[in-house]
Amino acid sequence: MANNEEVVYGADQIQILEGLEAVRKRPGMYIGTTASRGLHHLVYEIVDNSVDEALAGYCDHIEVTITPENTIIVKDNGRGIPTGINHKSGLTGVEVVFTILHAGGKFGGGGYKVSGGLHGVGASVVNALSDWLIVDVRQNGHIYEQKYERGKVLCPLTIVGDCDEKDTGTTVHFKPDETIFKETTVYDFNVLKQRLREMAFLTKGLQITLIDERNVEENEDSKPRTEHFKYDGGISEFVAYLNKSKSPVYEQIMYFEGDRNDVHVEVALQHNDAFNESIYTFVNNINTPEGGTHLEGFKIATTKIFNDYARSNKMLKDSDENLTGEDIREGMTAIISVKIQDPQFEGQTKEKLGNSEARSAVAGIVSEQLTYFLEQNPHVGKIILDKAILAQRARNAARKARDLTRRKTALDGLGLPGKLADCSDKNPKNCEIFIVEGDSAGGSAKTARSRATQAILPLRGKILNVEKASVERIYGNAEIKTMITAFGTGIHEDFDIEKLRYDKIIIMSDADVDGAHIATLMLTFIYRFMPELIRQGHVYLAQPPLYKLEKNKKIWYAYSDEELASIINEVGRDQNNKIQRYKGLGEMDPEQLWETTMDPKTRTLLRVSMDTDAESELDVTFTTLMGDKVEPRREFIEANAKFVQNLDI
Ligand code: TTJ
Repeated sequence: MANNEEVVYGADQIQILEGLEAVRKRPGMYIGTTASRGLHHLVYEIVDNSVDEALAGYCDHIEVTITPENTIIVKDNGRGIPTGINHKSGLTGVEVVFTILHAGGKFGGGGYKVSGGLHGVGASVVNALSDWLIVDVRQNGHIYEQKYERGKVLCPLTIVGDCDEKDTGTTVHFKPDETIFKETTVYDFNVLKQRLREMAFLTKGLQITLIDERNVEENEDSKPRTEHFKYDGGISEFVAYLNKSKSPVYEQIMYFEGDRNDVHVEVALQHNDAFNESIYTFVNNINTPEGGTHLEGFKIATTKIFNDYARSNKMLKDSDENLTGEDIREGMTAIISVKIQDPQFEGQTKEKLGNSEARSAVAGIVSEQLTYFLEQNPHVGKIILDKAILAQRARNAARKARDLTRRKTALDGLGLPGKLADCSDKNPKNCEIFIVEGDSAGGSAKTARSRATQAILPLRGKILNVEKASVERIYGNAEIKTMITAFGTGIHEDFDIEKLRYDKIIIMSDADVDGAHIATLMLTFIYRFMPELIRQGHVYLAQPPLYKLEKNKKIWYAYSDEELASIINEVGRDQNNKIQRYKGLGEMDPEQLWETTMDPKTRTLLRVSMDTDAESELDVTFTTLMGDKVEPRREFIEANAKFVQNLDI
């Protein structure tokens, strides 16, 4: 029995302590960041172990609980981490898992591993970064327990009770160390919810439950907020979910699955009547925002098979040019999920799959099964090809407008739009551009700005909702062309971050519902055309004040109702308090606008970020908010009233 065995602390143990100490010294090297994202990664890191057990076929339920103290409990019904002694190390399996730093972290040298934490760093890193961690394993009718503090073993694995022999599984309870996670140790229910839902989609049949035990008294039913995710249809249901606020152009969701060259491939897809493609790719359940070989294989296969099908069914004549991949993928929603033994990650952020066997595996399976699907479902084939041929025509028509836009960007400076009041500094790193709604606010901003580094681009009227418009209309739209030209980067496949003319793109709109709507339209445009700008943190929302309070010639600005209340508290509730409620930016004179909203020394900016741990969710958010369907939008706004007001994506 594990708890009777004596553990002699020797060189190995010292190495273990040094290993975990290294994690505590440089946590960023292991989990990327100690900000909110890293805090949430701890949960995924633990849950990944249970998902592995589910993939092995021994676990079908994982429960994640956020306790009132912001600690996390992850419980599964798998076989339980081995409690016996591992002969190589002389330690119990449990102790190995929680104290030995597994090679294979981002900087561990060995690349990523499939099992033992799909992110590759494993449970020992979570242990090292936790104030305390307790693991309970239900196995052989016993409950085994071990406790740790900041990665250090407190006691040997000990039997603390008994349970039904059939009751097996692992429970891990941990408290993130606030001396490491200095920014925040508060978990965001929605962040966990999105990623856990994604994990459930990617592992068909697995039930994941998320429970929030905090602030229970504030809930309508006074019960912990609870979400259940279980998708027997797996990624097919994922596609249905992504398309729920869109309008699919045929009913079936294609699903292809198979193994080739030791790569397990799953693909699901369906077209909707929109113009953009929404394709999300995963390797071992981790999303790969930069794509890679699996995505390449998918593109090669779909482009070839649809063209072959179009020609053999005479939808393309011999003299017609081939459809491009983009034509075929217009309005396509797809999930590509591969599982692979030794994934190699490349690219700027190490989020791009490099294994060439994944390319041929995906291409092979999709070619074979898509050909068969089209033979069986010719009416679906016809709908997709009709749409793709329309896209081809639109593309040819749009090319002229686009070439114009492209040529303008190439002129660099000379072709800049007339409405733009550019800055004089030529180093983009120092520069920022304010996108301002309305001519009067634009005028104030032009007067107020610091000419050297701040550019002002006033936009007239509401900007086009790109979520609803055709490619031709989008490229024909003056405001959109103006922005593309001013930013300098180009869009879509032409996008080049090196050509970005401003380090900060600042959306400045009124602090009211209309202003929020305009900001959302702007963000939709940037998200669909140049998402990299958001991903790399170049997009900001200005925060104009809501109130001005004047007393004895002194002035205070309040950015929220709460702040106004606290200022009134401070200065006293006097007769001569003059409180002005700003209805729009236009009401401020240039000095006020500068002081409150534009001056880098005093202003507050909200940086727009996206959660790349659950990136597909943002797609749903935008189509739900900006798409045609009223009902899903109403539901979303009701469920996220605060989010919509704050626009804090
Ligand atoms: C490994 O192979 C033998 C039987 O048990 C397998 C195993 O380790 N299963 C397992 C591990 N199930 N669940 C876990 C696990 C769960 C949590 C919450 C945390 C960790 C680190 C592992």
